[in-house]
Amino acid sequence: MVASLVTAATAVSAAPNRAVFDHFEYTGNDARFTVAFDPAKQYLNPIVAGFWPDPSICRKGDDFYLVNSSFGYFPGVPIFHSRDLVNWTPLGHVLNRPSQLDLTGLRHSRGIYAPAIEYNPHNDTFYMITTSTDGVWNFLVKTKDPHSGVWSDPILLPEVFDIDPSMFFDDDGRAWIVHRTDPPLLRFPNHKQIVLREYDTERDCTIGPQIVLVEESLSWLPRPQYIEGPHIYKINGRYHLIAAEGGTWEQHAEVALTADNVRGPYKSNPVNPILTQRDLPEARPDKVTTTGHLDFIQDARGEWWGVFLACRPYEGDFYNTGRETFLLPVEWKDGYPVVLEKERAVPTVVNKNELYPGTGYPYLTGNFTWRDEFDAPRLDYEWMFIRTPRGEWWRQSGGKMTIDALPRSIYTLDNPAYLGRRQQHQVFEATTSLEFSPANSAQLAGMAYFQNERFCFVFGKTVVDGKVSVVLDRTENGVTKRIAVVPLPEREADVPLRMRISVDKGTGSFSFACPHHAGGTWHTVAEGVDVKNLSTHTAGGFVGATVGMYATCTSIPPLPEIVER
Ligand code: 6LW
Repeated sequence: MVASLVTAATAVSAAPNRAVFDHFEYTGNDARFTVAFDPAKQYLNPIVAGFWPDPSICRKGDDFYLVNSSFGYFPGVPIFHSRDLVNWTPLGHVLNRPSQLDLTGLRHSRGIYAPAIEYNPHNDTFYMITTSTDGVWNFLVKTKDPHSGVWSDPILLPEVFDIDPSMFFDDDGRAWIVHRTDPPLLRFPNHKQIVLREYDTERDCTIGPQIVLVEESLSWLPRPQYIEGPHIYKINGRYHLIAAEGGTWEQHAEVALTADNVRGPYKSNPVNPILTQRDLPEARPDKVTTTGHLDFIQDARGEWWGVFLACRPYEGDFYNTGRETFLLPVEWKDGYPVVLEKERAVPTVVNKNELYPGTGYPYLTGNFTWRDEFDAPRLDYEWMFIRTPRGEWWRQSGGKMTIDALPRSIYTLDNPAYLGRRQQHQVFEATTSLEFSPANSAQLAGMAYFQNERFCFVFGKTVVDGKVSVVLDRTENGVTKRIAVVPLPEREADVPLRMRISVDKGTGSFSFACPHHAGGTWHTVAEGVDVKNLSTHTAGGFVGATVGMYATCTSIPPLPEIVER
């Protein structure tokens, strides 16, 4: 038995077997996006739907730039451009070279945590500062032109400890880094503090002492858990410090403080929190939760806006789409900022003047169908690798995507042969068509619906008991169960197989079609499947789910047991 398992588990042919995908299509169809609105003067929240957490924004002239965290996915730190804060165009990724981002061996929700982008008018340079957790930790990269796609290699910041750094360029030309850190003495669970350190833009290093800006003295919660995500602004001669607190879950909120000096002392504003949904009734339409991690931006007309992360649960606290990017106007009351008065819900439709309808990338919010025919000269922007890619195991040419069935498993901390795109809707359908002739039960190719290496689905074509079959494996908390096996008729073994994953909030159905099976109609191998294993509530972590193409020639962990559904 052991010998056969070993043989089966690690059967690797001399040249890798290859899966050839003809196209990949994703259609999202959320009810909240069917609401009527006027794109000439209104926009939908989230402005960037799906796993786009920890937004940060800056402006140079009329140009806005937005970045998000990316954790264990490569390339890292997606960056967008806009002229109206609503219609965004992807510029690619800030960290797009392995020399900038080595994610090898990292757990999926480690790697790139919150980034912050800032424009320094004193040297006409853009800075992106972030943390590669369990990697090189805090670092920054810079560029004169975010449209170039070329940012520097990382400038390491060893003195900056913990996470959520951002930069502030004061009128006097001095540069500062503000970030979260651990206090010298933990007085309660999740006790954090916000600290400041000066940065020398000439020598590209931190200088001077660490200055504590915010300690336990915040008064709006018995204990300000996880004060983090700080940003500093100078507005009408006063320094404003905002920060998230409560943790990036249902208690999440944003708080604001002000001071006469960048070094403090900072005093809590009279109205805090300036943004939260934690006090709202559970049952509400178009529910939005977990609002926080805010960044302010002033537009060219002097109006203030805030981008922040939030979530759209389909039930309770369950969401598979991760933390998304939202936009709301900032109101000023007696000189203090407020984003949403207490107990006001985040709206789906928001009024905004001066919109440039139709000039943005059409796949960031609302309902849409996105399709990749693999006929472009470069890999589509949407595709992401799990960890930094090792080797050339994918080739896009002539309208086909060819993926090598590698001896790497999606269930490990390797760089599996998986290309995934974000799930951006509670209700979506993803389809593809592939040609793959598995030689044994270790070789498998098809689709994966992925939260992380311990919570995912693999839906593919392999060999079971000597027959080419379609299988569905569900993994929850590292335990993989094969919930469907459908042998294919002999003559279907080497013809194109169409595959479809349909998800409706917490349940999914998995189907295939091949020319001579059931007249080429869709054959459902499993429906009503619980997909809450891909929710953040179940899986934990900080990422949203992705769906994509996968191929392997190893069946680590041990062959899944077949269980009655
Ligand atoms: C992010 C921090 C946070 O760095 O979670 O809870 C971390 N809030 O601000 C990962 O998104």
